[in-house]
Amino acid sequence: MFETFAKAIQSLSVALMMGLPIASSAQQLSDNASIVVESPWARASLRTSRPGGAYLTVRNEGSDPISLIGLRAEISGMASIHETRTNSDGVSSMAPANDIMIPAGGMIALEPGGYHAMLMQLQSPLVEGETFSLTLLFSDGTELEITVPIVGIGARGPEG
Ligand SMILES: [Cu+2]
Repeated sequence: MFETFAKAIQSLSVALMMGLPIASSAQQLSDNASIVVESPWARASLRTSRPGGAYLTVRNEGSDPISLIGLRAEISGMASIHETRTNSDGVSSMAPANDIMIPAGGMIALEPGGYHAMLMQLQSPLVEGETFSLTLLFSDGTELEITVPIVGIGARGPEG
């Protein structure tokens, strides 16, 4: 009886030392397959002195809520999630957004006039017809790299 208990403790500490997940729910949480990114697009930019904006939809097909907590892009020295708000006078302003929670089975849209990926300190202009890679960071440690097509400067959606 005691021996079995001691063995169980021993294998538990081995698992801890090796950094192996002990609870199966921890494995499910870091499963990328439950996060689906759709319709990414960005507007072409005239100059690198102006920030670029990118838009997309994220669906959470998992059974746990997950939060989009940040962004990373080689093309940008400073990529972050912004939110555009329009006040009662019709004046729009934008500010960095906090973590965006996506409920299980839910989705969020980054679209003009709302949440968007703000790409500051552009290393090169966003040229129509080209693409760049953008990494989405999630609360469970998942990092999802996607390819963003660049459409025309006056585009309102992925189709231009
Ligand atoms: Cu912005």
